[in-house]
Amino acid sequence: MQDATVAARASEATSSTTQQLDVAVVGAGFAGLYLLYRLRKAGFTTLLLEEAGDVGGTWYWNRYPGARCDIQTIDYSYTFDPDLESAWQWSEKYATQPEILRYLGFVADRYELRRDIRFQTKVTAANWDEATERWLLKTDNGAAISCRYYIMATGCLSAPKPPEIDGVKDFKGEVYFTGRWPHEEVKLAGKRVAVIGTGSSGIQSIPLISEQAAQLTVFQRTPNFALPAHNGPPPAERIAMLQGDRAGYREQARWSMAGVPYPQQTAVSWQLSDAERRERFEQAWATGDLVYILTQLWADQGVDVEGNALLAELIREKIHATVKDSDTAAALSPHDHPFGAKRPCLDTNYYATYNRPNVTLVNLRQEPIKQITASGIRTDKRAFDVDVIVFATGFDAMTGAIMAVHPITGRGGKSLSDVWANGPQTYLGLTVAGFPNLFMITGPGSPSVLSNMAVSIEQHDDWVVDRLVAMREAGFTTVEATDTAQAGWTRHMADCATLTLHRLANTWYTGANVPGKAQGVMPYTGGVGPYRSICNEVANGGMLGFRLTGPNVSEQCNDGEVVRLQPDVRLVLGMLTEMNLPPIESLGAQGARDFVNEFNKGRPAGRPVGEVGVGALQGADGPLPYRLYRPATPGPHPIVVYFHGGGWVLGDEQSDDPFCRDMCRRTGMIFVSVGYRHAPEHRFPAAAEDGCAATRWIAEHAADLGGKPGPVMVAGWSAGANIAAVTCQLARDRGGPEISGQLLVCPVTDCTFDRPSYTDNATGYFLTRSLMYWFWDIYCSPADRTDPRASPLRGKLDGLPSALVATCEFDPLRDEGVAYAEALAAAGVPVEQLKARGHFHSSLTMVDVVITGVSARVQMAEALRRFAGLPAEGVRTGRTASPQEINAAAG
Ligand code: N01
Repeated sequence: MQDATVAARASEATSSTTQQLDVAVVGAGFAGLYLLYRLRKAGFTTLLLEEAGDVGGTWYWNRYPGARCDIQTIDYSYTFDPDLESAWQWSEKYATQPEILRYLGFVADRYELRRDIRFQTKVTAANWDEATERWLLKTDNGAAISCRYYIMATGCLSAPKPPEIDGVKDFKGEVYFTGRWPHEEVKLAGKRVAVIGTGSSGIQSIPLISEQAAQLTVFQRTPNFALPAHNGPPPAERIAMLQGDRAGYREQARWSMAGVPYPQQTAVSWQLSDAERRERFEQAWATGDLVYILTQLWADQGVDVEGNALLAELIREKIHATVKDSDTAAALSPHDHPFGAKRPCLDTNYYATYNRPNVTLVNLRQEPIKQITASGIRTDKRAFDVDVIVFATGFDAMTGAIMAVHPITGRGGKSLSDVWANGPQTYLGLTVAGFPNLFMITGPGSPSVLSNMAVSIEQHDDWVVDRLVAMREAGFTTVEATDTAQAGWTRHMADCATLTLHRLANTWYTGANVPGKAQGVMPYTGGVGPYRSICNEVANGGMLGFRLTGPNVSEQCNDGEVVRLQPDVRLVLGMLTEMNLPPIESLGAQGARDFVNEFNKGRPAGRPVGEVGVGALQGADGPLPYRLYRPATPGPHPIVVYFHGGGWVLGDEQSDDPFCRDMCRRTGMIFVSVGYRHAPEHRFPAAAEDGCAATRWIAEHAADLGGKPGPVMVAGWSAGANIAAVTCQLARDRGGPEISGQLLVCPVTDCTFDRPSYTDNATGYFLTRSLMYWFWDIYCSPADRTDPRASPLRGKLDGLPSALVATCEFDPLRDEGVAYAEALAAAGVPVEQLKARGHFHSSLTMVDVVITGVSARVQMAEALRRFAGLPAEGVRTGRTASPQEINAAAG
């Protein structure tokens, strides 16, 4: 059935005055305007509905003094039309609200967008009509609308939050909300003004209000981090970069993490000295660029509490250096959230404003507001008489504008408010299962507010319009996310949220600013570039996770989850694919060793431990090198004998250095990494016998090594875990040494390749099936492989030490690890299984690269402490050293 026919039927079914459209869009801000432009160009009849009297969206409403963008204007612009880019010149690095509004008006004029916008129109209801498969919209102005597709371009911060303070109605003076500032001039000169709220809106407006008001009292609940904008003309060097290669510059932004073309920082905080960190910080402070300071100082600043704390402290120093009164400076200094976890602000003279004699800061943490009275504001300590109250108290962010504006009813009469009662659930932040043909631009679950909105908006709009065009060409008329896809996205969102520090602050990102709102990190924290590639994957994968229907075509549903890997694993594997490396097994043993050595040079340096020493121990057939990691805490410490990975062919006692450091720090134990002999020079059973001999030697020399005499533990990864498992069996059978526990990370336990994980994960996850064939061939003749010293799963398992067996979902070795754990349990050995979802063979040892592996390492450390008879509380769960330790190590 043609769309027009369906439309005609719908028209009959509804009022004759109902306006028939292909697409209705709500919101004439950045997102809605570009959508209209694209939809119209693609031949869809489109109407844009806008509550305001003109275009602008958030920039129409937020007219408070000082309102400006805080992404540099050259980046905060449309990029879809190079002619538009040259036709408009920004006057400042950060444009004022009037200039941005003029820009959006200029865009509307240039593409004649206003003729398809119905202004001063609020949608009052939106219902999915199953019979016609169209959305029926009621509005408070003009005809009702029947449309095939309904797109909410309503913005993330457009529903102001109620003040939640008693007595607002009693106040006899003037009341203003930053998010609904009047169009006419607000005269504050000579008045006593109160500002409640110190988010971006408060921080931008306070300095300007203080210049007009006779007296300004700022009521602050939570201090926020603010950085100087150093506004002025757009910086010449960035303009030159843009003009030098406009397409390249824009493309880099599109694939970056935050939507601004800055590279990924690789140096970690503990690699930099105090002086180096300070130098980087001072440069960032002088640059006046939010994205720069949020991303360019050191790689761990946004993902690690302690790396972040170093930066937060430097900012607090700046606050104290600027604000003369030390109590006020202390009150303005944030301590309750990591820098960046709450949206930091760019300011002009914010902190210096508190040096003015007419400005007072009231710390609501010490004296909460009790109520607003006829004459002003009363805290539980004092009363403040004022003439004007400015509420800079923020928004019901991300979901507010979508949910609260009007009821949205989807399939089966379900309302979006009910479906989202426990928090928003979306697929890609763009669609919701049960709500066919409904799209949200920058919805919860998209990078939106954690990115340069201009870049994210263009990506969302393009993706949606491109999909509608493709559907039209294929004859589909409905599109709806599946429950599986949505549940997968929710899980992926949660995985991403463990990567950053946003979950550690009570903010509008998490819904914590609105009493009673469901809590959880709402924006997508995985980055703009990764998000774009995921959206592309969905489209290229036959609209993965969507059900498509049409009157004359068969239903299409390529169901599934678009991301099953942990987000950082996905990035690592993506980078490895891009490197287009030759198969390791094609390099020969020496070539493979050289490659691994070279590869390891590129990884982040391991974190500081108390001491790293080297030495030689007695192996099965001569001396072997070892590397010892000692905790910074006073000894003697329990000892863990560690065997590195590398298929019995590659690696050495240094090759798992970051993992050994990390586990040493987390457990508070000595790790001795053994340089056992490798094949092909020394084939089976050299490595196994070295494992046993080394463990004996270490146990016998425990006191000399500074360790606790008595039982030791063994641990290993991959082939190293094979050696650790074998060592336990040999030690049991040969009368020692005594071993109190075994940590087996992705162990090789059996010589067969027929378990499903060998097929499921044969390629694509770095350790391939053919690489494992190669390792086995080099290490062990087929006749020897069933020897329990090669395949410990075939050995006798009773009487072995307690074990933790960690396996990764996307690892060929997964099932033999699980089989070993199950066999140990069946033999009566106390065993804990750790099944790492979304991880690959190297995940758990790639410390500081695969950050989502941290909870697994915490669990492993807890197990080792249990094996050693120590309390679990000693496990370090943080991802870094304390700043003091870092400073000590760096200095
Ligand atoms: O809102 P906010 P905003 N009693 O939620 C306080 C964007 N934006 O409008 O933190 C007392 O950040 C609240 O305290 P607390 C930007 O993304 C961009 O300032 O909840 N205080 C907080 O201090 C920004 O993040 C620009 O303890 C109360 C403040 O009010 C987002 O919009 C400019 C309170 C609210 O801060 C929102 O910023 C402006 C109460 N009952 C905005 N309720 C640019 O520069 C709330 N507060 C581009």
